[in-house]
Amino acid sequence: MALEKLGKALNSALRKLARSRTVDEATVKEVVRDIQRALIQADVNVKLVLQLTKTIEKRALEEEPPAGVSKKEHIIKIVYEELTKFLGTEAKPIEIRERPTILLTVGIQGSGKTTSIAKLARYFQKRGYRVGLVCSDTWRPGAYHQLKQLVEPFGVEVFGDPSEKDAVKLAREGVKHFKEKRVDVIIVDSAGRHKEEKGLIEEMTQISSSVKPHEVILVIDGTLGQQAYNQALAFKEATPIGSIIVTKLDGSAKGGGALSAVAATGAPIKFIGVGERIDDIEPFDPKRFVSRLLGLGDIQGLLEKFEELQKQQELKEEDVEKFLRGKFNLKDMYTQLEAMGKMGPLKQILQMIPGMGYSLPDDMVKVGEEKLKRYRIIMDSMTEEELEKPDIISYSRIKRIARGSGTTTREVRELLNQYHQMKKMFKSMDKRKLAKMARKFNLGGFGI
Ligand SMILES: Nc1nc2c(ncn2[C@@H]2O[C@H](COP(=O)(O)OP(=O)(O)OP(=O)(O)O)[C@@H](O)[C@H]2O)c(=O)[nH]1
Ligand SMILES: [Mg+2]
Repeated sequence: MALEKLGKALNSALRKLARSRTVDEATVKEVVRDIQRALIQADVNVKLVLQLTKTIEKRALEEEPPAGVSKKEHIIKIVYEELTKFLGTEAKPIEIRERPTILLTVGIQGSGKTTSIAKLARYFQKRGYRVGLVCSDTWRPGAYHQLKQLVEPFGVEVFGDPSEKDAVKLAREGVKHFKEKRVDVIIVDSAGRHKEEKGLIEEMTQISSSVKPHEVILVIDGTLGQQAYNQALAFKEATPIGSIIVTKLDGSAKGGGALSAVAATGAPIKFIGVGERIDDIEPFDPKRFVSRLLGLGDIQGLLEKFEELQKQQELKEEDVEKFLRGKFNLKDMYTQLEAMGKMGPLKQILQMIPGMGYSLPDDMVKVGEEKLKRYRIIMDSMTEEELEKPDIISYSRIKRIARGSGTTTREVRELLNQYHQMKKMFKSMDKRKLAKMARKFNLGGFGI
């Protein structure tokens, strides 16, 4: 896995948060310090770390968690969001729009170009594309054979000529060859004869002008850590069609530094290399990457919860009106009870009106999870008519419902009592105040 050490350190910071009994300023500061330490150890630039953690701290201290979300969950979400933003937010895949799409890879010596090209070839092949590889590396002895060896087991063709000394000519001929063969993707491997970005960019410009690639991919060695910044920046400035692969993120202690440094230049990271084998390449998606890095298997669940809550909180005027008029049936009540715990529209309304004088008695609206489950079971044994018009539920029906649901008549009666009580309470509310409330929430046609 990529950045294992950083992941572990971040995960343990969040675990500490999860375990703490209270979440106060000191807790937040400690989590922030742990995150700082983890990032700095992964060679993330200190200035970037301070910026990031300052934002996390500020948000964690100032933002109120939305209703139904605990402070801890909220902080975890903030950490997740800010780290994701730190790495570019969006996934930007390589698009195969034109046939053939020509990709040129560049990168300094030993950065992992040839390996990454073989991986990409396999990646595209698995997705149904025909791929041709061009070796225009006239520098490294055995470059052609290295590439050939890597992709031979998969039947990917490599164009090259070990005796040819002109890289630009090789690239041009290779592209022509595969255009004739009508492949979908052509990837050109260039020589890594340079140790620094200046020479690299000159070479890129030369080959680019002859093969006219749709995209130039800079392969950056992840073990460089934050030093990757200068390379990525020079590259980004030199070509508008550039994207980046960061390699060797498996096992590199500095990978976090490399990824964040590249992201800081604004150049899109499209893939990451996470091992020496042909399949050890992953499309880079900051969101997925960060949630895996944080090792929170349930972060997806947490994010869904936030979305769910947001939806619920959009006031459902009709529902609320039904309640305020005391016109609701068992089904409506169940939905509301279920939502109460999560701050459903009704409770939200009642709480948003200071001085309304209507706070629902807690035991009436706060029905425990277990009890809700029992209610659900009981209601599943009711007919549609009974749910909509609970008044018709006679004693013989109660007996039938209890039998059908495997509960007791006492429990069925309890549910019905709850319903009648709630209804009575709403009906007895001061109609003047209700009208005021209705106006406040634009509940049109309220008519009281
Ligand atoms: N662990 C690990 N090793 C990698 C990864 N990518 C490349 N390597 C290794 O890095 C070394 C250099 O890789 P190459 O693909 O030959 O690099 P190159 O940029 O083509 O090198 P030159 O052509 O000489 O400039 C090889 O030993 C690869 O196995 C990676 O993601 N993880
Ligand atoms: Mg190479």
